[in-house]
Amino acid sequence: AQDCQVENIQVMQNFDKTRYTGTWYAVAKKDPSGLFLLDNIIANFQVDDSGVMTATAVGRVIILNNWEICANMFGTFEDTVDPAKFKMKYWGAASYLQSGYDDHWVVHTDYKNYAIHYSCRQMDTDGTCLDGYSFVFSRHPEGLRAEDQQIVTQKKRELCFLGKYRRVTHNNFCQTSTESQK
Ligand code: DAO
Repeated sequence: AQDCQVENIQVMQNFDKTRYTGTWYAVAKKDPSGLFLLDNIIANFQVDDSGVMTATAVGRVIILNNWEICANMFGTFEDTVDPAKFKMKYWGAASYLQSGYDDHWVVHTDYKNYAIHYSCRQMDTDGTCLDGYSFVFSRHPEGLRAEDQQIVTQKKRELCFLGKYRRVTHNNFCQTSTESQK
C-alpha cells in the first residue's frame, strides 16, 4: 500500500487505546504548513471512565513574532468506525495558542516503545495528502531503539512522508517552565 492515497493508508489493527495511555516523547515530526509545535514535544494520553481518549501535550512554540514559550495543549478524541482513526479536537491553555479539529490516526505501535501517528489536514484533488503532519513517538526520550527503526522507516514510506521528517530535540526546555507533565 504505497500509492499515497489517503484512503488506502493502513492503520494499526485492533488498536487498544488503553495500552496506548501514558507518556510519549515525539522524537521526529513531519510538519504541516504553518507548523506549531517545534520541539520538546511530550504527549500524555489517558482514557477516561467512559472510554474517551484524551491527551495533554506540551511543546516549545514561537508565538506572534518572537515569543518562545511552552504551549500547554489539550485534546479530546472522538472514536470512528476504525478503532485506530480518531478525530481530535485540540486547544491550548491560553487563547493565543492554536486550536483545531484534525484527524488523528495511529498508524502503528508496539505500545511499549514506539508509535507512528498521521494526520492529513487537506486532501489534494487526486486523493493524496496536500497538507499533513506526522509524529514518531517513543516511550524513551532519547529516541527510538535501534530495533524499532526499520518498521518506523517502512511506515514513513507508506505514509509518503519518507525524507520529510525532522528530529525533535528534547533538552528539558518545557520541564522547567511547566509542572503539568509527568
Ligand atoms: O505542531 O504543527 C503542529 C501540528 C500539531 C497540532 C496539534 C497539537 C495539539 C496536540 C494535543 C494532543 C496530542 C497529541
